[in-house]
Amino acid sequence: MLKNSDSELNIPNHIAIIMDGNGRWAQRVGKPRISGHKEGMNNVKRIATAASNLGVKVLSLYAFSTENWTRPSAEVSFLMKLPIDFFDVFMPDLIKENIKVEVTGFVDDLPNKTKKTVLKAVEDTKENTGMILNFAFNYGSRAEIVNTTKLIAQKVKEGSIEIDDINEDLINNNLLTSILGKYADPDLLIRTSGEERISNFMLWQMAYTEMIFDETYWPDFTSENLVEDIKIFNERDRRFGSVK
Ligand code: V07
Repeated sequence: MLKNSDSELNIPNHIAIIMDGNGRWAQRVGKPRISGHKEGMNNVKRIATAASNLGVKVLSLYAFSTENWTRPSAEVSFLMKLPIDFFDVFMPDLIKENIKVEVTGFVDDLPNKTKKTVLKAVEDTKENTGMILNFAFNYGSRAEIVNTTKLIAQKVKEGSIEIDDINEDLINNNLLTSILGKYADPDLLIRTSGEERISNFMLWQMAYTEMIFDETYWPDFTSENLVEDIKIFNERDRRFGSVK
């Protein structure tokens, strides 16, 4: 539950979460990896609701990376069905919470049914004015930067821009995260389950992101954990390369 005192917190505009530890959570309770993924999916709804109530503007969740295709094929098939299950169960809640769904990733490479489902969710929530729930789905930051580079090279070749027009704004505008506008860069990254890596997630966007590596496995990560991590974020001294 959220407390009254939470209203005194400085809430990060954009929180990004690497939802790790689902397999280990399942192993710990003697269940197959897949049941960890299922419990992890239910937790997406709980944490999205909590973040929305706290006043977060963008919540990005790293759900599937461009490298995850090398996992066992049964697991990949299962993961590709999760967005379908997720919206089947939770779309009414997302509408009720005024949450707008976005997807950053290579959507065209997804299985057809999965692709259709996620595009429909984006379409069905496009008028919502509350928090953006951004799924980084079939996302990889190096692949994103390669894609951006090609888009920009093409524009130079066509003559619509000059080489000297290439600057940070132009790159931002050609990244997959450009749909997040002024909130494209996360203020806070949380990775659950104690691993301390960023694993090809938003490399460009995280130049000045505060990072917290929370020991909790994702299925166990509660709104209390989220508030605790925001309190730690509040104690950090963000300087963006400058001095006070
Ligand atoms: C996945 C549950 C969360 C923990 C991480 C592993 C398993 C929700 C989605 C999802 C993705 C796109 C979308 C809507 C929902 C999801 C995958 C895995 C691949 F538009 N949970 N979840 N996708 N897990």
